[in-house]
Amino acid sequence: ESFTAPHIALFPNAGMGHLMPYLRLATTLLGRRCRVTLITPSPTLTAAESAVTASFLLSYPEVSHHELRLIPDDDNTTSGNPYFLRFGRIARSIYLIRPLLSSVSPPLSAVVSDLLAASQAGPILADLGLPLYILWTSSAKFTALVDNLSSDPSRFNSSLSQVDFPADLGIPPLPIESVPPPFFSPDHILTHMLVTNARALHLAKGILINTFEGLEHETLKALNHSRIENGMPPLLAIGPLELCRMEPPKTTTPAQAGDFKRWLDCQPADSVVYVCFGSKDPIEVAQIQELGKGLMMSGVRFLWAVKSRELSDKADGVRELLGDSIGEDLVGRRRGMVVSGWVDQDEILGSPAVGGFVSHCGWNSVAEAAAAGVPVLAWPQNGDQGVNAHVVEESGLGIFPKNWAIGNGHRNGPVKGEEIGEKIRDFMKNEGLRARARRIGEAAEVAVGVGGSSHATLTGVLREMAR
Ligand code: BUP
Repeated sequence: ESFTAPHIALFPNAGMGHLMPYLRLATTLLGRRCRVTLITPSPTLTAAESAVTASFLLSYPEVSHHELRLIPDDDNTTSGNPYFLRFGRIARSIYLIRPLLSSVSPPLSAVVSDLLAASQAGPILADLGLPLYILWTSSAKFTALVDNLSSDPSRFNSSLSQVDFPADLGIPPLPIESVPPPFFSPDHILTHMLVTNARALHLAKGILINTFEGLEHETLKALNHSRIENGMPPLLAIGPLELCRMEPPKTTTPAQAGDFKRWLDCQPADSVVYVCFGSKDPIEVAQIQELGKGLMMSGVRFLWAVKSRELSDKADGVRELLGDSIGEDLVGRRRGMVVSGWVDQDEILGSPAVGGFVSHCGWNSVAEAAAAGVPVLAWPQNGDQGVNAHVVEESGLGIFPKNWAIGNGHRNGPVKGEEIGEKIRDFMKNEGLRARARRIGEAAEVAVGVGGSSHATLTGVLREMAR
């Protein structure tokens, strides 16, 4: 590459779903010989974030690290969704980034930050003469919805049947069930934060997304065409971002981690369904129990990452939660394993034994499945996941049983074990789907290889930053 590699500061927001893509971006940038400075908000919201950051920094000592000490919460803002509260606290603390950025040496070429920091960070960076890029932590399709919301925050209400996009965009309408419920209230803290910051996006040079042509071609084409016409920064598909090579954080006991890896290594190719609903929101106990029944009834081998917050604190939490039937089958490790704590999802998806992924469709999980060419059974829970599940279905990466989604509280009671078992059995037998997912995995590899679309887009960004 015929330009000096830039020095880039990365400033992620709170939560694993925000941190992981920044660490992957850091890895990708190091691979392109950039200098990387990571600025993390402190304290972190979850223990997993500090554990993962520490592991990452140990594995990548060439990354400089600074903490942005957050200002204390004021007394009125201590109840409510902890993520939304933390996003607000980070936004109020961003002014502290100014001295930090000016003191970094060698001087920075650009800063990559979260959408929810755009309105606060934009003016500071402009003042410092530093270009701002946003790393968007969801799908391109979700940007279409956020663009739509920010043009008129009172546009959505739950009595509509679908969201229509401007005709010239050519983006198919989204069923109203996939709109996150907070979007129905312009005053909701999340809606307010998204709209304020989406309206400040003109302050950014570009919006980096962990997606690629083979996954969201139509949406990227449509959005970029209209954005460029409207003087908005382009969406820059640079994914799938590289996997980080790091020691697993010390939250899974080594014995347990070794155990399930050994088990996985012994299973036939494509025979195991991996089940994980992400790091953020717990699944209701009644639904977990039905899922347990469903996995037993499916007759399929499974690896289920149950999060500790879904278990009681007792050592035998899994058994207690799922009842004896699943317990007995698991004790012998005949057909399934349940792990709690943090698992190395990349490693699991990369295992030849894993032939399907039941996922909540957090965007990182979808991008990771696409990169690994593993088919997804989409079971979105909330937030952007419903929209991401449509991407899964439209791209051919997986299937999306719409009646399972609880998005807008449309479900009464849990999906029953029988239905889950049958669906999982069919899903794992679907060879056509497996072949399509594999092709998406191949397209991902092409996109990030030299001459591929994501590689070329990132080269353009780095050249721009180096100026
Ligand atoms: Br849980 C879990 N191991 O045990 P998403 C997650 N991950 O490596 P989010 C692990 O964390 P929202 C675990 O690979 C992905 O990179 C996973 O991000 C990794 O979902 C990340 O998938 C999780 O975007 O919720 O953050 O739980 O949908 O709100 O982003």
